[in-house]
Amino acid sequence: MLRDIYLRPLGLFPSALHLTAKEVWGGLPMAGGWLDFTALEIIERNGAKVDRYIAGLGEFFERDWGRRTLNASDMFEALRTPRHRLAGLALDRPVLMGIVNITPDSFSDGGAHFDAPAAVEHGLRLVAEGADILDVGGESTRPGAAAVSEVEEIRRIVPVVAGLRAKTDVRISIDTRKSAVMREAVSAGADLVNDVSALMNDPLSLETAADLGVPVVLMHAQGDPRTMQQNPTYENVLLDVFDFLEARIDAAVRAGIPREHLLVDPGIGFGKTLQHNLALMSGLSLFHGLGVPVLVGASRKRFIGTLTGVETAAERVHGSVGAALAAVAQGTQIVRVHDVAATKAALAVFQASADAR
Ligand code: HH2
Repeated sequence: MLRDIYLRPLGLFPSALHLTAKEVWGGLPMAGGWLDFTALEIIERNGAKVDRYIAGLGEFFERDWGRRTLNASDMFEALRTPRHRLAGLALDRPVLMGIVNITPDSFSDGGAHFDAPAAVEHGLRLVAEGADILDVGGESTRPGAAAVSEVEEIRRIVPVVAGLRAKTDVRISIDTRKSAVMREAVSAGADLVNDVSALMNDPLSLETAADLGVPVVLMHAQGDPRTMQQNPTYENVLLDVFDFLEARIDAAVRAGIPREHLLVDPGIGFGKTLQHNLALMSGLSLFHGLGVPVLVGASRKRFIGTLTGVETAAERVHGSVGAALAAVAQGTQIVRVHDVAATKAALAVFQASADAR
């Protein structure tokens, strides 16, 4: 049954308030992270019709909201519950995922590190710059990209995952839509799976991921990379993406993947117009109601080029850093970025400024 009530945490403040205030009224830590929420947007959906109410937490508790509070009590609990560690990484601070593409045609860095030694060297440079996770991918999923065979994808990624595993303890994730690639990557040393099709592209992916026993990123996409930008349509992009991710969490749990192993990602740029991307970016805190960590990959994407007038993807660093900060300001636990050093520096200042007392 589809959800008719959603809760989006609002009024987000650095949790350091707890440490300075004698008593805190009306704020609760969000997902055990660095922000407290002090208000809620109560979103009521009836088909295409959406009503919104905003209530401070006091108002939310004191007033009789009837079925609204009842129907959303699972989301409220999900907002409050601290997140599990991810492959040993604590998620009470923003985590940086650096991108290692071994593809000739990625939109932002295609061909730059296409051979294995160059890709390993690039990954190690990102670690030196402060990446907590390296996301290794052998197939471009940019709009219009051609599919890559399983054999070719394995040939590209295995030496890079193995090469990185031999040289660093950093977490390695494998960005793939194919179960055979997941398997080979994990046996070469990968710690998590990042699937832009939310384990739907390959019929064996759900059981493979369950069998491998590693954490999995479930990302929303509308359509296939080849055609996804042609005419993306949603009734309400934020709520439709939420419903999709909720259904994929259920499917993954039914297939035997523990909830503690799941992460969600709204899939910026995957079957989305500029307005869709911005609606997702501005509504990101909603996804904490799914009860699992949230990952956002906005780095160097087209919507940043559109907003900043920067045509060349590799030059979209300033706009990309802005997007990463916007995501972290809504409690996003993991940001997937090309420009690790720049994002790390911006986050250091952003967090220190929020935490100081
Ligand atoms: N974006 C891309 C690839 N994988 N994975 C997640 N979880 N989230 C994302 O937003 C995401 C992703 C596309 O970016 P990139 O890897 O830079 O380009 P390409 O697909 O052309 O290799």
